[in-house]
Amino acid sequence: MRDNFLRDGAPFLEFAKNSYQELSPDKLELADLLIIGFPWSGLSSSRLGAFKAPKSIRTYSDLIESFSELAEIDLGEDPHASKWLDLGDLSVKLWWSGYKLSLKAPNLLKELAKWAFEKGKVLGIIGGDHFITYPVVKTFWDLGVRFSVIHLDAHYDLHDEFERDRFCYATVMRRVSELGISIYQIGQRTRVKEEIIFREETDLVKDLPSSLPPLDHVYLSIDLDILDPSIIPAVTNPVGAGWTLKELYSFLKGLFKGFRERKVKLIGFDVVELNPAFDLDGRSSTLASEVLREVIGLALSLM
Ligand SMILES: [Mn+2]
Repeated sequence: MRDNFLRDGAPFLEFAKNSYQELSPDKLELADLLIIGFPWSGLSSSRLGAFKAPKSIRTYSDLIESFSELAEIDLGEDPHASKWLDLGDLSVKLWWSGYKLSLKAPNLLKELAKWAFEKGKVLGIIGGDHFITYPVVKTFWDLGVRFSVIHLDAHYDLHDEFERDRFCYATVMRRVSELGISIYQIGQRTRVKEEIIFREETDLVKDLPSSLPPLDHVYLSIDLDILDPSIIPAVTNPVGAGWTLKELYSFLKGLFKGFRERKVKLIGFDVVELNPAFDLDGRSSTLASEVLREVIGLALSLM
């Protein structure tokens, strides 16, 4: 299976002790969470580079400890280390415009989503620009899985079209809502008129209320630009007056506590929009790796 979809030489998260390199059916069966990189950037942005994020996050994961501070578990030590796997990257072809994403192993996402849902496990994606949420979420939806999306972002991503592209990072949540999926948004602090109008016209896109709404299954999408650019400058579209890392961590801790108490099932998550082309000192990749570690820890703590 490996040769069909892994890019040659894709590294693994340093604290993933059970990387795909050593994968056996037993390990797959034992895992509660699979991580996969989705190295995609659409070309509607002039700041190309998010496709390099999975590799950069994995490289800089070498600088951080494997202990998740929020979940209080060590992701690099058993029993937790055996509970998750980093499979490496999807093999992605870039096309000029439109939703012309091409995967070397097109059925792989479907197989992974099916595996995750049927076995009650979690699929974690490292983006890529934010567009990658669409093919992932659509794959789950097409399998008949019904869920809501919780969307952390400085942007609403509700443009109908951006730079003549209907399928890109700026339109992604509009396309997701058109599938019939409810979206709960938090962290937004920049907008255009068409997004305001769209939000007024649809029942499917709302602010995330301070008390968790009744939810069954959830997909969590984290755009790193929810954080202030002084903390994580290397994102494709930085927006000022953002969250601190402490605010993000405190939010995530509360959110997952709510999931646990209300028995909400997390089907998958993504961490997107790191742009290593602008990461001059490695700071942003290091922090992205930390955020990913915490989400992995929290996801495992639900199992
Ligand atoms: Mn954003």
